[in-house]
Amino acid sequence: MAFTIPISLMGVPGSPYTRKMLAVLRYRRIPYRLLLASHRAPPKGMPRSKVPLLPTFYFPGANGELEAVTDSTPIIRRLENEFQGRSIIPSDPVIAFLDYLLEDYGDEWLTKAMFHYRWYYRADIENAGNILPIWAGWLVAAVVVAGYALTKLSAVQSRRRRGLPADPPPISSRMAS
Ligand SMILES: N[C@@H](CCC(=O)N[C@@H](CS)C(=O)NCC(=O)O)C(=O)O
Repeated sequence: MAFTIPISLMGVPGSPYTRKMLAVLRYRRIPYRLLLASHRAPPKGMPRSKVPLLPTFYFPGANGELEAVTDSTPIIRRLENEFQGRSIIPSDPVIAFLDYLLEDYGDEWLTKAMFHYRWYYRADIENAGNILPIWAGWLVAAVVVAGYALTKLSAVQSRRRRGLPADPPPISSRMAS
């Protein structure tokens, strides 16, 4: 089945695999349309993939209807077959093997570094905690905000019961310099 341009994919800016595939599409100059949504709340009217992950690509299926596809490595290979020029897979089989090895290493292990820098340092924790729920979709954001409000309320009540001021001192004054 012929590909329609632009290709649609669902993803969010904070998803490293979405970034990986946007980089591929941009380098290869393949027109695309990014649907900002979460795999837990995919865009209305779009099919669901067997394994819900980001990014999800919408490719033409055998029966002519759109099909939701995940997993960046085989998607890259599929795009290689469908679109000519600016290939990202080396033609030399030895270099292609090294390319595959590096890609697999990046896919499996660089996420460990990504999680470290997302969740280790306080400033990053606050940053990620504020923006990731919003990228994940409004429903998730609403649940997180409601959870945060309830936690805050119960913390305030607990401090009041102990005769402490409602707000704790700012984080900066509690961090070791
Ligand atoms: N092997 C997949 C991994 C994709 C992946 O893990 N995506 C993350 C977001 S960056 C995800 O959807 N995680 C949600 C989950 O695992 O439920 C690929 O290369 O596309």
